[in-house]
Parts: sequence; C-alpha cells; structure tokens
Amino acid sequence: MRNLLSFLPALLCCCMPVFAQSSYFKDSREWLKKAEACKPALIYTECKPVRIVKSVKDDAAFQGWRMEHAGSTDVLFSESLKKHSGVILDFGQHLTGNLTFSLKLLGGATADAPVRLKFTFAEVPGELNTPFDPYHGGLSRAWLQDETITLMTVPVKETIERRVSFRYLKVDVLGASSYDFAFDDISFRAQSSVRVMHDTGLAETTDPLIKRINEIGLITLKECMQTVYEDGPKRDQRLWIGDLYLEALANACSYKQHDLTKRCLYLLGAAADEEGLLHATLMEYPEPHPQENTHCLDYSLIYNIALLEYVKTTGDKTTANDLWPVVVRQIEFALRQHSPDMIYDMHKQPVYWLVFDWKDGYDRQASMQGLTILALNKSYELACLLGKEKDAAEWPKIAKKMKKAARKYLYDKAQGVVISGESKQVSYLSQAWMVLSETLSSEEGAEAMKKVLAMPEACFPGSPYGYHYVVEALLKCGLNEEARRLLKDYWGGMVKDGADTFWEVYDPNNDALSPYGFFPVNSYCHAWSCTPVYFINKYPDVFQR
Ligand code: RAM
Repeated sequence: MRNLLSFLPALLCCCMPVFAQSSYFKDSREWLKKAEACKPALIYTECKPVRIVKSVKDDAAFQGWRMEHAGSTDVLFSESLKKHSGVILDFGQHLTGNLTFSLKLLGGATADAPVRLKFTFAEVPGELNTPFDPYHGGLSRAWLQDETITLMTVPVKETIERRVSFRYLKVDVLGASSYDFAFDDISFRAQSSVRVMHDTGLAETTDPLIKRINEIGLITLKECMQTVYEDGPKRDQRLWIGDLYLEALANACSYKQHDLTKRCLYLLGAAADEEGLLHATLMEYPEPHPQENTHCLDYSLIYNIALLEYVKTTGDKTTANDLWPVVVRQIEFALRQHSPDMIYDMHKQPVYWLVFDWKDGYDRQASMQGLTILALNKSYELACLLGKEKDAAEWPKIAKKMKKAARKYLYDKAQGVVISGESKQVSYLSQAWMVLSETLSSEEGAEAMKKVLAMPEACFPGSPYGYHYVVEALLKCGLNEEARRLLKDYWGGMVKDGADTFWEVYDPNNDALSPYGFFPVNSYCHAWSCTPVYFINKYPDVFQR
C-alpha cells in the first residue's frame, strides 16, 4: 500500500491531459495551467418546445422559407408519432446543448420491433427545407445536424450525445412496427458559460431596431460563450483569433466575464507553433490543440490588439507581461513580409492566408498594410503600458515608414480613395484599414469612406466581421450618422429577415451566400456578428440617442 501511495503523484501526472504546447515559448506549460484555471463552469437550463410549426414556401422570406404556427405540442404526447412523422418543433429561441426524449407505448401495445427516428436540428427555416444530399459543400457533411437513432425497445429514454445548435427540430419516423407510441417527454439541456444575462440598460431614446439588434447580439454572444469563445456553436465550435477579438470587445461591454478572454489568450499563446507563430484556431477536445499549419497573419496581429484591449479593460498586467513574447514574435513575423519599399508583398514566401473577410475577389494588400501599421502602434502602446518601450523602440519608426509608403503607392490622391493590388481595386475594407491605422488623416478618411459608400462598383464586405471594421472606421473619422445607418441597415437587415442570432455571412441581395458552396452548412449564430453590442454600448451618443 505504501508503495502504491508513493507512486500516486507520478501516476496522477501521467493521467493529466497532455496538451499540445508551443516549444518556442518556455512558459507555455504554465500558460496552459493558467488557461485551465480560468475555464468557466457551464450553466445549464432546461428548455421545452413551445409549439408545432409548419414550413411555408414564401419567395419573400429569407432563403424562401418561413415558419407558421401549427398548434400546441400536446398532440405529440397523446397521439401516435407515426401519424406525425415530419413534425417540426419550435423551441422559440436559439439553443445550444443536448436533447433528451422518452417514448411511451400507446393503447396497451407491446413493442415487437425497433423504432428508427431521424432528428434534424436547424438554426434557420431554409436549413430544414433544403435537402442535404447529394452533398457538395466544401466542409464536412457531418456538420449538418441530422441524427438517425434506432431504439431497440419502447418505452425508452434517450439522450442524443451530439451537442447541437438550433431553434427548429424536425422529427421523422423512419422505421416502426404496427404498435403505436408517442413522446412521453422532450427536453433540451441548453448550455453557455454566461452566468447572468446582461440587463441591456440602453437609454430610453434608443431606436427600437437598435434595441433589437443589441438583444440579438447579446444572445449571439451568449450562445458562443462556452468554455472558450467559440466562432459558432453549430460550426466550427472552436476558438479563432478574429472571432475572439470581437467577442472580447462585446463581452467587455456586457457580460464582463474577462476570465474567458484571459483563458483564450493564454491558450492561443501556448498553442503557437515551434517558431512562435500563432495558430489562427484551436480546438479544446479531447484536449486543447491547434489546427496544425493554420496560420492567418492578420489574425496573428489582431491577437496583439486583443491583448492590449484586454489589459486596458482589466488592468491585468501580469497576463500581458506573460504573453509579451508572443506579441514581439508576431510582429517579427509580420515584418518579414514587406518589400524593400515597405509595402506588404502578397507574393513573398511564405504566402500567408489573410482573412479580413469572407469575400471573393477582395484584394487584401492595402488592408494588410493598414493592419500592420495599426498593430505596430498598438503593440507599442502595450509596450509603454508594461514599461517595455525599449524592446519596441523601432516599431513606431517602422510604422511611420509604412504609412509613407502606403500614401505613396496605395493612396490615389486624385480620386481620394485607397487602392489595392495590381488591379488597383477600391474596396470598403481597404479604406477602413487605412483610416483605422491613421494612414489617412481624419478628413482624408472621411472623404474616402463617403466615396466608397457611394460607389456601386466598390468591393463591399461579405461578412459581419468585415463590416465591423467599416463601422469602426466610420466612427473614427467622425461619420457617426453613416456608422449608425450602416449598423441599422446591415444588422437590421438580418433582423428583418427573421434572425434569432446573427449570421456568419450576410448579403441582403444573396440569401444563398456561402463561403462553403452550400448555405445550410453556414453558421447562423456566429461570434463575429455580435459586435453591435460593442458599438451600441460603447458609443451611446451615436447609437442610443
Ligand atoms: C471560419 C469561421 C470563423 C473564421 C474563420 C477564418 O471557419 O467563419 O469565424 O474566423 O473561418
């Protein structure tokens, strides 16, 4: 016995999860421990379906489908489910978690054969009414939320193991014998790490549409706040740097659960690659590990800005001091990608994936130039906060040179707009990043933003992530009215289209838009879309008057 006890510590150590951690940063194991110490408990809530609905084809509705009230759920507990195959249950709100149900026999029957049921969970009506097969989407077919279950006997109680995200649930009876059965119970255990729903407290003068946008943004954020900031609870259920940044901004204005931000910053730092470059994304299970070889250089720089914002919000310099080497390393990587004349070289090896937005044909060169300038200055600001200005003394000088180069090669003074790439493309985001980086003066920025908004041929963003930076840029150059209008038009467009939570991509003129070639696999509760919560609460004079 004594022997066994003396082995116990070593034994426990071996059983602890082995994390994939960066070999570059000597403290990464410590960072993982700190991240685990901040892991939030999940809060569970039991929810029931509120009614039965039926799908109605309607060309005026989003993606051509809307739901219509079709009665109470009572019938499903007293009449044979065989009679109701294809029934759609409405849970009345977007939920994330697990479904448990039980079946009972009707009319004194005995079960003489198994029952096979199909459950299809959907975030939006169109998803439920578009056949999934043959599947041609660019991501795994398994993201689609249809689960077939065979129950060997009735009565039975069953929990669907897979965590799902949805509002609507369709139940099909795929196989049954002559005996009748009905639901005995249907219950959904919803989860989120948000402890208390934020009481919005917006000024009474706030436009009702803006109030609604704020509410939906809060729900979107709540659904994505699990044990990390997920990008989407349906898909991809993982932490991405760009999503984290916007979620942290919105959380700082609402739920204020800053430990989740801290956890994610440590996790990402610890999961950097063997050279110290951040992975753009990581998954938590079975233990935290990065998606290998997935690097987005813009996201690496956004990490630095997110860390600065975190310190400014919380005053937690210990975390920032710990993670300072990560900040330095991301800047070093970014500074390798410029041409001798200080312009971001899109062809220099290694050619990085740059996100900035989901939009075909958008040229990212000017945006990356702007973001690099901004990240240099923000990282320097962080250095000053931590008393490390000596380590970063060169950064403001380099940023200055980059600005000069940007003004020379990427700013068309005659037209008053920023241009990008060989085709000299004019896009919303090129203007926005040159405004945010202060490469353009406030007046030049305002002129460029106004021009691009009025230019039908300009490349406009494809996702709420892209639009976030456009709204931020409008506010920065004093175009408050335009910022307010854009927020109301774009996010308000989703509200009018029936959104319960905000979507991964949205183009008011193209309901079938999908970065993956098949819209049902899009995420319709997407973290980076919660950002109005930040704008509305941070700028009350603009959005709450
Ligand atoms: C998708 C998601 C996610 C985004 C990445 C780049 O997987 O939309 O939110 O950050 O792409």
